[in-house]
Amino acid sequence: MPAPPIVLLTGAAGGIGTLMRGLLPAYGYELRLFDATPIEGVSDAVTADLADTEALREAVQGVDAIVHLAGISLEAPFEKIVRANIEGLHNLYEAARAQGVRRVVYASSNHAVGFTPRPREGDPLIPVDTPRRPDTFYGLSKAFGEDLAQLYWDRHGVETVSVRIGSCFMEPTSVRMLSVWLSPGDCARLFHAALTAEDVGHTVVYGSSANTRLWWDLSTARALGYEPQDDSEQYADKLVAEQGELDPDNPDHAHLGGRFCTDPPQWPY
Ligand code: NAI
Ligand code: 15L
Repeated sequence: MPAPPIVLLTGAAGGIGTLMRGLLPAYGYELRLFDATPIEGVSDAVTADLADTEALREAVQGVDAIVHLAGISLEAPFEKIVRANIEGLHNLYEAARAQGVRRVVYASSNHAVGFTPRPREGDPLIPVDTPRRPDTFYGLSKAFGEDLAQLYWDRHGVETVSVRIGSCFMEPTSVRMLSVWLSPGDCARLFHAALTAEDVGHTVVYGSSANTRLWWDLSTARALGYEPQDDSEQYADKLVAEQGELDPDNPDHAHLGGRFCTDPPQWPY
């Protein structure tokens, strides 16, 4: 029997990392865990910062692919974003290139295109090639990440699937999230598709479930073999009763990025 593919999971201590630690092994992967924050109860994880190029070089040695989730996941001062999400990402790709890792699944974000007006009833879904309109320094770093991934494919043959994740949490907690929710189960399905599809070069996809109120086009994700199984609509009655429908006059509801366009949540550290 062939050995299971080894996948380096960065950001393994975080929200999505914790969910994926639970779900990805069922697809046959052996996970190697990496995060600046120690993971409670896990002794063999690599606890290191993305600034530590030596730790990264060791961490990528012998892996078949990388799922890269580590980084600042909210808005922060530019200098902090540069260090974690720009320099840190470059360090990761350099390690991957030097060690011959062929495939990265990169956690991009809807905030790379966050200032795109949200579609109203009857409007077409937002395509992946819509112009980038970052809503924060955070979103800008994700736009940079997609371009870095393209460069490492064109110049070095490192393949990437950049996943513009909507909102990946156990349940949607806002009416906006009814449109952008990615269930944990669908996130694992999408990452598995991104890890196994052939000849992806650099492919950009949106990461959402098959939501009734979806705002963007999942066709590039489906082309990788992703078949979402969940729909946020089961939470709609409760959320709409609590919060009302999206208000066309509320600036928080005007763009894909929601509140990141008006009053972005801040990275607490
Ligand atoms: P999170 O904030 O819960 O986890 C991020 C992890 O990265 C943390 O455990 C943190 O310790 C680690 N980290 C941060 N800076 C680091 C550094 N310099 N070196 C090493 N580790 C570092 O974020 P979450 O929600 O799990 O998101 C994971 C990834 O997916 C992030 O890149 C985020 O930008 C992206 N994303 C998440 C979305 C979501 O709905 N949760 C939506 C869109 C994108
Ligand atoms: C993101 O990129 C954030 O990392 C996550 O915490 C959520 O805020 C998500 O976007 C969202 O748009 O809901």
